[in-house]
Amino acid sequence: MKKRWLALFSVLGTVISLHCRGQAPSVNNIVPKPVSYTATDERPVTLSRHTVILADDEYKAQAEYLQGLLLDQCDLALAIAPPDTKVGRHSRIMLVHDTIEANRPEMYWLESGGPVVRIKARDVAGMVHGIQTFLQLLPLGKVKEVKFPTVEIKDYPRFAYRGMHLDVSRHIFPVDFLKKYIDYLAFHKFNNFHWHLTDDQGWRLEIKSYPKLTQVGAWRNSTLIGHFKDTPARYDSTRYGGFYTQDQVREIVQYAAVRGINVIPEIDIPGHSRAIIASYPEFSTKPDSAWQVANTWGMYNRQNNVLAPNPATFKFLETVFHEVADLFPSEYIHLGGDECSKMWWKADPKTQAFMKANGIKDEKELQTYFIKQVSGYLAQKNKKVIGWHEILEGNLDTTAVVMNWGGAKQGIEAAQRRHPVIMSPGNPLYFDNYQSKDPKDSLAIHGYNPLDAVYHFNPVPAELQQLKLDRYILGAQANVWTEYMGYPSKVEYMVFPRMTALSEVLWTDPKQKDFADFKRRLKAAILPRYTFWGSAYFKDFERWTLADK
Ligand code: TNX
Repeated sequence: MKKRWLALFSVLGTVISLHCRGQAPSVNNIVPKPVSYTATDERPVTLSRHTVILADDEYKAQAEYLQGLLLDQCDLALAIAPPDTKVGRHSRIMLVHDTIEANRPEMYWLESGGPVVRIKARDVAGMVHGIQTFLQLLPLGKVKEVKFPTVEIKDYPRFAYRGMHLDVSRHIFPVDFLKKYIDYLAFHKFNNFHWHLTDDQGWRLEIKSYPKLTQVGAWRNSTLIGHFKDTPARYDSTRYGGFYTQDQVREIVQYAAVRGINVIPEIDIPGHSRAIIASYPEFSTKPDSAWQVANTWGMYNRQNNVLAPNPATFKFLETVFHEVADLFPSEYIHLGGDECSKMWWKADPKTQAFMKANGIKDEKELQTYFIKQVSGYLAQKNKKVIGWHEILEGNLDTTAVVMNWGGAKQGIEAAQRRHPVIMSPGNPLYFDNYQSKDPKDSLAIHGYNPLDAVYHFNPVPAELQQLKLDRYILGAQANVWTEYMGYPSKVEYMVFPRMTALSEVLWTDPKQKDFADFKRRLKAAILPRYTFWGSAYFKDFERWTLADK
């Protein structure tokens, strides 16, 4: 009798503990792969609701961030306390400000054993990366208790700039989704969110000095349906738009900062400016026209969308960029500069007269003139500029960072001219391109950038290595143009899992990369994450590779 009871208890006990005591995932599954790690089962740390987070002053906000994530992921509600708090026999997670062992930017150490999990970092970003790795080593789902493995992880990124871009002009997304997107970036150890805020199809940022930008410029009367090459073109005849208030911007910038992410705003000039001239026709080459915010895509050389060089325009640019500089703590502001058609300037007598009066020899130089003016306004606010590679059509001072969306060629040229470069080539880093060749795949702009193309991308072209100019490559970024992404889950479908692959390109030493092992980790650890987040993703990534013609 006694024996049978015991047996029953032990069966029940196993069932209960299997249910409540989580199994920690393997250290071999971390994405992006860390620089070095060891794990043993020797002195696992028992984490439960009694565990306390002890945070140095520098990391109070990250302690709260970790607290929220632990609650979401494991349903563990932990207390936070100052670093010297006595916690008795309870285990603790220590967030330590350390500048000696964590001896480079964004580096962290994650060590555990006995009663302590310790994350050491010299800066907020490093602490956030340590937190992400820690969470990847915890079960996804409710636990009462978990045995956290004994680990020693030392980790830091390969590149200083690791970015994801999002176009909110072609389609706008709710603040909550932007936060989710920033959470995705933080999980993947990116450190820059490039926020493409303005374009021909809508101006999305409240500017106090020029209210019509959002009263008029944030709204279009109709949007193209289907692909822009379809004939005949079809439109939905529905008013579409919206914008972010300056309060919302501050909220997002702050949200990102806690997660170690810098927000780089882009105000795209002097092309891609239809929303500006719809609001203020006096800044266009045809002030008497009734301009409308664009309702189709791809304006380059097809429709007039450029700013006219006149005193009112430059005053406008100075005021707007000063407001933007005050709103964003980022050291860099992106001023666009891409796809600026020259034909409207050629055709406009007033523009030609301005060029003559100012000794500007051609329209390429006029474009550079705009970039230089704005760089000057931003310099007054101690900001540096980033522009798309077309800003190199003229001569700029070498503090300007070139974001190269062309092939390796433009990146090499920029580095040869001693500009820092962020690689963002359409192939393979435009995530608005297709990731399959399945004719039934969801509509995308064109191209084919499957997962393996992203994973195998090397931001440093071999030629630059030979020229010993590789130090000019700051890193890379994927761009998410949203002409064909009308809602959040479409964005998720386009970025996952390619963004996960890019995170490893940017973080992990190429010698440690291995596509088969990446796919194993993706399936074991990251797809369940997407599901846990409730995020859409492209599922057929194993079927579609570069080998498919
Ligand atoms: C080119 S690349 C653009 C965007 C479009 C994108 C579509 C660049 C700086 N400009 O305006 O959305 O192609 O792929």
